Amino acid sequence: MKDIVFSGIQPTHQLHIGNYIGALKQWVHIQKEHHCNFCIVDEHAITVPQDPKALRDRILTTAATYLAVGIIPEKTTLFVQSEVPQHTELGWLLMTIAKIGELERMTQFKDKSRKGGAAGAGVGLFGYPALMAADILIYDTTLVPVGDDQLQHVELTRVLARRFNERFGETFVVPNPLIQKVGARIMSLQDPAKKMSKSDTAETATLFLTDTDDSIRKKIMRSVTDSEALVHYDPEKKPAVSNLMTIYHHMTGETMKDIEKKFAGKGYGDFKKDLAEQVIQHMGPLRDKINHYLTDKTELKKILDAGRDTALKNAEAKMKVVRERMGLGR
Ligand code: ATP
Ligand code: LTN
Repeated sequence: MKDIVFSGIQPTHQLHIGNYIGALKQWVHIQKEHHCNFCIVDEHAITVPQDPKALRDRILTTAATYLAVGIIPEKTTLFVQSEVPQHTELGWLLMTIAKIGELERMTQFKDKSRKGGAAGAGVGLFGYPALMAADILIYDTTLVPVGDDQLQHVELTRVLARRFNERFGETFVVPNPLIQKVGARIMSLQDPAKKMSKSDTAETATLFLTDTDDSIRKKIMRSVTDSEALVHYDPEKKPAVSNLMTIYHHMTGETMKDIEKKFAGKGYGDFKKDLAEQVIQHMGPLRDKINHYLTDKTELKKILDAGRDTALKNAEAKMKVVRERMGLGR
């Protein structure tokens, strides 16, 4: 049976190789077999302050990136969250059944509100998971492919779907997360204890999909390793080297054992040099395709218009049922 898939990325910065390996690469694969909705979640992005002009630009860059990695618009519904207002409507309705204690436990909220403390954090940041649940539940989604940092949010989505169904009658499908085994969490090139992030302030920590060849080389050559000079996969004992090997595996398809054999007796310098070339070979064409879609935006806009129309139709059909079940309107 075909799954209904939903996933989204926030247009907060340029996308990085963690987003590619953890999320996008899976999406490209899944779209062949299942019905997919891939969304640019701009309303999630504004839970932390954004410059409006930069946000608009990045929405299109993110869409161009989806297409460049191989999302096929004829097979998937590709759209911008804010163009389908039923998402925020359902987000509000779900907030009325979500509990403060549940939202307080979300690690993303804890991380992002750490600086100013929970009391100073935005209410939008706090309610973020309810909007994410709405994104997912409104399309009767069965499968949600994400990186493992999002697992907790998908679990909360399941709780909210069940609670709604108990209170108001069978309405929502309870979705399953889909998280891949290797590469669900690509770590910072500078600190293997931290996930690679778009918003990392360390200059060489994140490999962006739009980085130049030189910048890719520089970042990889400067990445941290350990003092053992042994290319061996052991995420517990050798987190930095294992992270680089994970990237290598996703670029080449070679297994960890293959990679270990290839670099047996060689130092980290050789390994990093080869890794940089593999990343350039795989990511270089992607960068050119992103630029292609951005040079003439007509095609991009047409694709997003079509995606919006399909999403609007499906979302409104579901909302009619939801409003009725909850006794809203007249
Ligand atoms: P930020 O860097 O601002 O925290 P982000 O990089 O987590 O944002 P999102 O838009 O939140 O970006 O994530 C998009 C998708 O990419 C999600 O499915 C997320 O799980 C995945 N993802 C993000 N970072 C990584 C990573 N380092 N490794 C693997 N997957 C990742
Ligand atoms: N919270 C996610 C982005 C996101 C999402 C979704 C992912 C918003 N809505 C629905 C999957 C399904 C993130 O920060 N990566």
